[in-house]
Amino acid sequence: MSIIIRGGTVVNAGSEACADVLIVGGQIAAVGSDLDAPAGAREIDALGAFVMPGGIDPHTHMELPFMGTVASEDFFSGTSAAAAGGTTMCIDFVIPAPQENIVEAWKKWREWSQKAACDHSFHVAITWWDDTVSRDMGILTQEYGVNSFKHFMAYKGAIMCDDEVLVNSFSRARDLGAIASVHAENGELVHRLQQEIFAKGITGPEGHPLSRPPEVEGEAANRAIRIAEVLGVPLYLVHTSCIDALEAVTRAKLEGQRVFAEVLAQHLLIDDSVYRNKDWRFAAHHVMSPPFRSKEHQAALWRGLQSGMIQTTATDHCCFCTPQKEAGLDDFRAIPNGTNGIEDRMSVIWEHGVRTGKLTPSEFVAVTSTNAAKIFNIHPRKGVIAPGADADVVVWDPEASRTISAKTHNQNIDFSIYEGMTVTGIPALTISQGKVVYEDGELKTVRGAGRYINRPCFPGYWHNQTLRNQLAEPTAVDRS
Ligand code: URQ
Ligand code: ZN
Ligand code: ZN
Repeated sequence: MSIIIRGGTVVNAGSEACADVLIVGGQIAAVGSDLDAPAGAREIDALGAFVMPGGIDPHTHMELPFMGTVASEDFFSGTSAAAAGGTTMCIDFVIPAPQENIVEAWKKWREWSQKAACDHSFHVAITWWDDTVSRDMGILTQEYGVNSFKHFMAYKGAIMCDDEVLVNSFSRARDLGAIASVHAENGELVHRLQQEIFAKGITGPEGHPLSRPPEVEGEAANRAIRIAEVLGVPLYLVHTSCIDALEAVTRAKLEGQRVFAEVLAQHLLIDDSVYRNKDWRFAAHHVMSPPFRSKEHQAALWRGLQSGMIQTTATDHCCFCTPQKEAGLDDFRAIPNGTNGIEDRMSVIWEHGVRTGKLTPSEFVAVTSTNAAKIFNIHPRKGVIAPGADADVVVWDPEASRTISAKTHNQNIDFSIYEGMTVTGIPALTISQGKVVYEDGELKTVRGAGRYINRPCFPGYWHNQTLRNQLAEPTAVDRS
């Protein structure tokens, strides 16, 4: 099937131009003026609209088994909701239990993701260490298209990594030409603060942010950055939520270290007053880690995005319905951590970023799609409107509005952290692999149509030493 998109403004990370886009099969065939289209091609009038690369959400957790339950959004409903919001690819996480074989875990997650409606890939979490993990990291990079390994520095007693695992895994990732990523919170401090706060009789969701102050994230972010610097491995910080972590990233980047940072759309827009809401359900639905922060952190995160110190936006889409959240009715430590967001990311960033002048449309494309494609080594297959790229395209209507609500969203959760927010700038039409998957408010996704996208490891130069420790090859002293 061919599609010709006429009259739109094509927006890429570095350009905006009025042009037609011709899609043949699953790929973009041509971009230019007054393009000829094959007989029978569907013609889409994009006059007044932006034609952009489909969004890439580099951080999701569909149907994640976590904290005694399973996230309510599965790979089909989640990738469908993504398409409704203009996102055509997500990078999810294989999270092996400690002692679980990491290749077997990848196969388990791939079984689950067979139902996906749109393209997806997996980061693989390293939650324990022995020689088999090292061996299997090699198998995953060489045979399963994995080039990124995640490390949870929080969640003590579950999936938390200590420094020994970090050092072993970061070194192995470097030697494989892969990238390391971290959830940066000091899990020992969180655990101690949780006990102390609970012992004071604070059992509600207001205890959650008290047990995870910005300093706890700043320490872990800096520790991970320093370990990566000494070992010479590129580092990606997921959900950078506060000034303390952003400062650690900024220092490292200004010294030439290859560090990338991600911000969640919700951390840019929602502050920690949500935890003091009288409605337990409302407050509990905002329990996620790192927690929502006080307002000055949001302003700093926007500056981080505008300055390029933060490169990507994500959602950490990890849904738990109210009955699931109620596991922590009497103990905030038992509230499953996670929120929705995959359907709303692009619109809320357009509304609060582009329409306020913080970001240009090109910068919007960079932080919602292109940068993630480049960092995870799938550009220019993904993240660009150019001949040869996958035909993942969103026709974006900058004048159309919608009011976000759990009553009308496509996400499989009975709550929305953006409930009642009106956004102007929404997808008129989303195309995945050259097929229309969302149009004028109607989902047209097909269960199982999504592909697993292999992500090759990086060329050697990506793993250079940083400027500071670019030492000549150390040699032994000749004491003969
Ligand atoms: O920590 C994560 O990224 C997962 C477990 C989702 N939950 C969350 O609170 N961020
Ligand atoms: Zn996390
Ligand atoms: Zn996550």
